[in-house]
Amino acid sequence: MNRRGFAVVVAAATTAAVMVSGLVTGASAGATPRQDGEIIFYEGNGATQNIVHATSDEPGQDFAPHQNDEARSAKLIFVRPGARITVFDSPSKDKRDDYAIIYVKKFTGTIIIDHFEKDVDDEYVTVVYVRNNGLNGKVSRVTVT
Ligand SMILES: [Ca+2]
Ligand SMILES: [Ca+2]
Repeated sequence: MNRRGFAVVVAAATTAAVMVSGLVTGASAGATPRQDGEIIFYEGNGATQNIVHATSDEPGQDFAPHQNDEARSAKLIFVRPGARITVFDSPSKDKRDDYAIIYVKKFTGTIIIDHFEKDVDDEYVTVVYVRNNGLNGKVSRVTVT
């Protein structure tokens, strides 16, 4: 969270510079340039129903969602290319249970991950699901690297 706070200060001080370096900052033409991306987990498929957890795309995160065993989908907003988001059924990230890796390939406004049990590979994102017995609505741990 320090990075976000710092970034906001920087944005206020150097809006012009921020707008130029859009690749790094995620700045759009809007009045409030984004400093980093957002990752939002939802209770329903296709980013519907309640928000289970919301975080930045800052690397080095390893957390239990605010609500255990609820997340079924995610929305990625201006998430940096190279970001790797892994969602685990196991609270201890045991890969014998289900997990899915979401890898952002290209910068864009919004990516919806419909659910976590479907492999995806398009221009913007790759999702690899490693099945055991089900992951949707069972996410207990998330890492962002
Ligand atoms: Ca679980
Ligand atoms: Ca499972």
